[in-house]
Amino acid sequence: MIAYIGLGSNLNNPKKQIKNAVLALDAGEDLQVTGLSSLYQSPPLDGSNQPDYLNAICRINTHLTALELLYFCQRIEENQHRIREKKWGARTIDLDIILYGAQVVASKQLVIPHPEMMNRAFVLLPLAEIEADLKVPVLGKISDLIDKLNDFKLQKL
Ligand code: A4P
Ligand code: MG
Repeated sequence: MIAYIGLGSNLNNPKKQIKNAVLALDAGEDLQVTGLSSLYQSPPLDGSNQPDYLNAICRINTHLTALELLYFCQRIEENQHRIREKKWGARTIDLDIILYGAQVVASKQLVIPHPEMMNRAFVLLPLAEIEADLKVPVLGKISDLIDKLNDFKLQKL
C-alpha cells in the first residue's frame, strides 16, 4: 500500500526531528520511505506565540494496516518526545497519516484522508511536490485543492 505521512515540528531542532522521524520510519522491514518533499516553514495555525513550524510529507510503501501504521507513527513520536520531554516539556514531532491508498477511514482513532488536509498549505504543497497528479479520495485533484486554499504564509526552504 502507498501512503503519505505528514511530518511537523517546531521545537528542539525541527530539521533534525523531521530527519530522525524519516529515518525511523524507514528503519524496519515493515515500511519503506519512497519519497520525501522539501521542508516548508510556516507560523503556527493558531497564531500563538510559538516558534514557526517546519513541515514535510513523505511517501511510503507498507504492508501495515492503517491502524498498525498509526501505532508505528505514535511509537516514533513517543521516542522523539521522551528525549525532549525532560528538557523542554513539549512535543517536537507530529506524524499524521494524510492518505492511505484510496482508503477512507472514519473511526474514533483514525480519520483518513486527514480531516484538515484541505485547509493546510503545509500539507497540500509538499504533497503536490512529490505527487503532482494525485487524486485525493473524496476531495478530488490536489491542484484544485491548492487553488481553493485561502491566503497562507508558507516558505519552501
Ligand atoms: N488521529 C485521527 N486521525 C489521524 C490521522 N489521520 N493521523 C488521532 C494521525 N492521527 C490521527 O493526535 C491526536 C489523535 O488523532 C491521535 O490519538 C489519533 O488517534 P496527536 O498527534 O496525538 O495530537 P495533536 O498533534 O495535538 O493533535 P492533532 O489533531 O494531530 O494536531 P494537528 O491538527 O496536527 O495540529 N501549524 C503549522 N504551521 N504546522 C503544523 O504542523 N500542527 C499543529 C498540530 C498545529 N499548528 C501547526 C501544525
Ligand atoms: Mg498529530
